[in-house]
Amino acid sequence: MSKEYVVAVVGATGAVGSRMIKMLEASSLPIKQIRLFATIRSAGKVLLFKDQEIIVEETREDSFEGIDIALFSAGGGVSAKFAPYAVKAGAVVVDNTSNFRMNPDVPLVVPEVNAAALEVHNGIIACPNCSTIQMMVALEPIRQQFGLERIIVSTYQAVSGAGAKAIAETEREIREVVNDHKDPKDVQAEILPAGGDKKHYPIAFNALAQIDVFTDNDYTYEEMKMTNETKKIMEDAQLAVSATCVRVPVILSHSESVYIETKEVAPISEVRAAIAKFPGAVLEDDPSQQIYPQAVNAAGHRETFVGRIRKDLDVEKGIHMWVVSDNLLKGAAWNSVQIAETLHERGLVRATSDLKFDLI
Ligand code: NAP
Ligand code: 3JM
Repeated sequence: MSKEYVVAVVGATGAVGSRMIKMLEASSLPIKQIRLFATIRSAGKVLLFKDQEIIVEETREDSFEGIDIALFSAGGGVSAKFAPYAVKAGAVVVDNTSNFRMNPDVPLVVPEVNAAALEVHNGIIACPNCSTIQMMVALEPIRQQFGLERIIVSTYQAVSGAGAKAIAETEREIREVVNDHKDPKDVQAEILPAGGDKKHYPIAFNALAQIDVFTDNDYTYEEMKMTNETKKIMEDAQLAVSATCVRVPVILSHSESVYIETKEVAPISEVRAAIAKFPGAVLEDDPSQQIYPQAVNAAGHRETFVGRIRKDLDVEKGIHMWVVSDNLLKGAAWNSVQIAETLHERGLVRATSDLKFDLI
């Protein structure tokens, strides 16, 4: 009989962690036992896994004995602190935070695009940023057939990407404007655009051109994640990638306006056909019938939806498209569980003897 795994979710009470539990319930992964971790504040809370009551535990350095696969989604600092202990205890970690993504010892994986990168791992595999993942699913079929020179992307990102508290903040602000007739400028914001930044702005009836904090080059970290992660996943340091990341008052699903320049001329009919047959991608593109991807339709689905594919009016190798996916599923929980499934299918769930990560 094939091995059955003890699987842990760190950050189990969060927006992503709750979806990880759902994705694991539906997964083909043979699961012997599930362990759920969060902070001491949540310890003792009961969550359901397939109707079974599981008690949430506090995350500690010595929590990981006997665990085969640990899915981390509790923030970069939590992964930095605990993921190396999980690896030391013999687990394979799938990390959903940005902490290890650019580490050369860590594969950064979207299974439909670069599952082969899993073959050489050192105990930690990183799940890319939500905005990067869906763009990779849409662009890999085009890259394979026509090559890619440049990507310019503008995102329209859902508030659930900033966690459970950001969803609550958005809903409260909308209620205050609609029910109490407050001017959107006057509602009190405490989290968005970035929990860790000095100023906070209302998101209700607004659009904020800031996701995560700013870096020294005036791009935000979210924008630089898209640039750097895309080059790593597509193994092309020369690929030009610039992003503008915008938060909009949508609860679920990120939408992206993506402009690309291909290496070879790419006829639109062939681009559509390549996307339609790529695993994980769904073509929704019929202007004559007003068919194109929408955030509300993508929510709750694992796929990435692609439409509005059209030639640039001036640049011969330029193409525009609209890419939409559930940011908490393919953008986080599903991509992580899919990585775990792929590790299992390829016989790569194994303890690592040479610990490459600092115990801090
Ligand atoms: P969230 O709703 O705020 O949930 C945070 C979770 O982390 C909760 O379960 C929380 O436990 C737990 N946690 C916080 N501090 C902890 C600590 N010191 N030790 C152990 N657990 C701790 O946030 P979320 O939206 O689920 O996102 C969680 C993380 O996932 C993010 O910080 C980010 O790094 C990553 N993420 C990645 C993507 C992606 O693009 N791949 C997308 C979204 C999020 P309590 O309930 O006990 O506080
Ligand atoms: C998405 O470390 C933190 O506080 C989490 C910040 C965060 C991240 C991140 O950098 O890991 C919030 C939402 C992400 C992400 O996926 O990059």
